[in-house]
Amino acid sequence: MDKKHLIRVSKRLSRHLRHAPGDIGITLTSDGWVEVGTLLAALRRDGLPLTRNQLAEVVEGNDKQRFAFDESGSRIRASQGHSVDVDLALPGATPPGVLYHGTVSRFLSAITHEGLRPMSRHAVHLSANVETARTVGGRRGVPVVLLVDAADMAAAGHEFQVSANGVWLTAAVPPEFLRRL
Ligand code: HQG
Repeated sequence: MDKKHLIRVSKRLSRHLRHAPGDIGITLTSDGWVEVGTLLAALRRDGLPLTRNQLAEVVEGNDKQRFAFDESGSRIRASQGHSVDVDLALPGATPPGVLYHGTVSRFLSAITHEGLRPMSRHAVHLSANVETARTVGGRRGVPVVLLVDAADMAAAGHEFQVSANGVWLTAAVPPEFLRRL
């Protein structure tokens, strides 16, 4: 599969596995899974015929490893980024001392007052490295990177999870744990 098509399929998977499963008539389990056969049939009906091997190619070739099969390989889900109501049931994890969040300057005054909120997603997305945060912020303009005192947050009782593709997730980051890099 060429790269362009791989990206096109990946965007469709993001849409239906994170935000709008109903658009192609599928239902996710409470922890976000759907049977591979059910997904492929729904995509085919929606004008995107795909074999199991091609789906595996998209999952493996995805730049951010956004999707994962379950252990048996019979189900697939998005590893993070949902807006639909799913509970990925990820175990709690101890974060590194600091984590990073990429944003843009127009959000800074709100963030300074109320901290980081999950907005339309389930959790605030943080990364363990500055470069990723810069890329995430850069989707919206000139990136501004915020440093999150994750160890202090954890000590204060805030919970963290890490997704299968290495994104750090937490419910919210109060302003006192944020600094501009
Ligand atoms: C901002 C992509 C005002 C926040 C990326 C961000 C990531 C606030 C935006 C993943 C705010 C939400 C997530 C507040 C936060 N007031 N603005 N209190 N708190 N914001 O897309 O972190 O390609 O939901 O700074 O690479 O940008 O989808 O979150 O700018 O990993 O796999 O509100 O999405 O991954 O935007 O990105 P998003 P995000 P995928």
